[in-house]
Amino acid sequence: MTSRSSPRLNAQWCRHQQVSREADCTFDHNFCHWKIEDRTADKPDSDTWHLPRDNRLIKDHTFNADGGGFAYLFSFRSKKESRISSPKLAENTPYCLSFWFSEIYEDEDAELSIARVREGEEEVVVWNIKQKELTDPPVSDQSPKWRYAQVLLESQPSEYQVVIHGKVYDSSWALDDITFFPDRTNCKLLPRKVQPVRDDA
Ligand SMILES: [Ca+2]
Repeated sequence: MTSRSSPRLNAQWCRHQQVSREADCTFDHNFCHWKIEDRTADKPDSDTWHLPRDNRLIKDHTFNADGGGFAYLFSFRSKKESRISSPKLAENTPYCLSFWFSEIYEDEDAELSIARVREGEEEVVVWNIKQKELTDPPVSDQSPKWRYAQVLLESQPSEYQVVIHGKVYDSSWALDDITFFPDRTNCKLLPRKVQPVRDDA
C-alpha cells in the first residue's frame, strides 16, 4: 500500500486515505457522509440542497445519465441559501479538493462558496464564485455546462470540515463528483475566476 517504513507514518497515511474517501461523494444514491445543515422537519427537500427527481435540465456528471445523481439547489424568484458540510478531514494533511458544478438559468444573485470550518472558530472562505463571473463558457439558459473546480486545502493543525454554501434567487446550482486528494499540493485554483481566496493557513 505504501513504501513508507515507519508504522506511525503508515497508520497516519491510511487514516488520511480513509477520511478523504469518506468525504468523496458522487451523489448517485444519497449525500454520502455529507450533511445538509439547514434541513428541518417542516421544510420540504426542495428548499435545501437535495437529490433531484426526474431532472431533465442537466444530466448527472458521473455517468452522464438522466434522472438525478447530483446535489441540486434551486429557487424561483425568492432568495434561498443552503449549506452542506463534509465529514471531518484529517489534521496535518493538505488536500486537493476537486468537484464539478453547474448553473442552470441566468441569475445575477447566484453564488457558490466553500469554507473551512472548525467549531469555535471563524469560517475561512477558500473558494467563491458568483454566477455572473462565469464567462468561459458563458451561462446559457438552453444548455447548462458542468464546470471543473478545484482548490488546495492547506494542512491544518487539527481536524476540520468543509462547507459548501449555495445562494440562488432565480436559478439552480448543481454539484457532483466531490473528490479529496490527500497530500496533493499541485492543485491550481479553478476555475480561474474564483475569488476571493482568504486561506491564511
Ligand atoms: Ca453523480
